[in-house]
Amino acid sequence: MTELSGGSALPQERRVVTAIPGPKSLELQARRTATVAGGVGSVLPVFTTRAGGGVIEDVDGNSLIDFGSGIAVTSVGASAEAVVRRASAQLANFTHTCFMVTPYEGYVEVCERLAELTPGDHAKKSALFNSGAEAVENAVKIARAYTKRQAVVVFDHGYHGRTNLTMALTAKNMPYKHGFGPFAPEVYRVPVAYGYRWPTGPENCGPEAAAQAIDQITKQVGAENVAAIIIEPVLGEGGFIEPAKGFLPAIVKFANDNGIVFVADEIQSGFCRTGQWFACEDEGIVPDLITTAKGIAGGLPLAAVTGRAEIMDSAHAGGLGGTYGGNPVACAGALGAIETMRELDLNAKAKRIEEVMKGRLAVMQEKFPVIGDIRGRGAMIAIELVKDPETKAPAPEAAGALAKACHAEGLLVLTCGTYGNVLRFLPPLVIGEDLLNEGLDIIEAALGRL
Ligand code: PLZ
Repeated sequence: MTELSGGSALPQERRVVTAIPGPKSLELQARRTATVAGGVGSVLPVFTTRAGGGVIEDVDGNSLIDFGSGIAVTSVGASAEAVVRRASAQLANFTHTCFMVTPYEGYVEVCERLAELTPGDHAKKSALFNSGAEAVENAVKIARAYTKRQAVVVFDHGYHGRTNLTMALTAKNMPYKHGFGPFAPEVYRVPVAYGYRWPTGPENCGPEAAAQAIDQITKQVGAENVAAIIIEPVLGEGGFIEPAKGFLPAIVKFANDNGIVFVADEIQSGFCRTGQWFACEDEGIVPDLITTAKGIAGGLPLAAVTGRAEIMDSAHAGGLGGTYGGNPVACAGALGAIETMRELDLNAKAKRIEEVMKGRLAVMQEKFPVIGDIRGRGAMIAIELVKDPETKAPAPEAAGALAKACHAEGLLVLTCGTYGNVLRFLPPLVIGEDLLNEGLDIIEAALGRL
């Protein structure tokens, strides 16, 4: 069935006409292997020709249902009308001047939108960058300049990027850090409230994990040495872990009481993904700084640090920047993406996606004990797969096999998690409900064959 979605002109249908990957993709893959560095992987090597709404078309004429959004980026679709229109107009006017050389309005407008949309009604300022990792690095620079302290606290299962400092902040060795050290100093990792795996159960997890984390910070680092505490309000790469209730507010209170800058890394969870503009709104948290990227610009590379004006202004003039940060085409894309999120009420769409997905996944869990846990919010939903629901032994092989089975049927899904046993679903928020259900049918059938 055909339906138009998110301003995309692409037929919104699944179409599998060859093996996946097909012959043309295999040919391109051979060329790629000869010339692209082996360290750069691809989840599914089908080469893309067009993408939009809830689908990705490949060189062999297949049309895949997209449950990945390019890792939580194309929330408005990969060719959203307002993004294409605004970015194209900007391209024709000028591609670049460098904001540090001669500025332009689009950059300022994006910062105005960020001030409106991020939590809290205090005075806010922003600085724009190219990638999520770059935003996180700059949040650390700003927090250190403001506090005149050095230590940075992060959490088990956290992910913040692949640059040297952000590798140090990221928890998981393989594939992100292995062999790439030495890592940046003054980074300390403490427990997070992972309800499903908390020894005394999810009910006790929030306060207990917070007490442990705070105890480790005070005893091992010293609160007065800590510049920043950085956390993803829903942990992404680590396995779509929602910190158990009470954990985040306790950590925020500790940060506030001790003059520590609290940084919410909303690079994956932000911009309507969880059914709110930002996931930290769920427990009424107002971060001192917030890092954003991915969903902000409808697929164009843009990232930001937004926060309390007095903190953001603590870096000396000229201390922050970069050649391309806040590129005018990316800013135009962001303004188009934000316009689309507001016009289509994508927070409501994300909540509807959660309702459909969780409803169907709960039915699957009854039938298939391999589904240990269903979690996430909005259009950031995951299932954690286990060998046995009692022992909760992780089942990464099952996650890999399921992903492969879905790919073969024309459904793009991603895995994640410290143990590699989480199947995650991140559809574009503009996906049609028929495609969403068709994708869930494929998952259900694949679970049945597992
Ligand atoms: N912070 C919370 O999710 C990027 C990484 C994919 P960049 N996540 C996807 C991969 O394997 O590289 C991410 C994130 C959070 C920071 C980042 C880093 O954002 O734009 O990839 O640098």
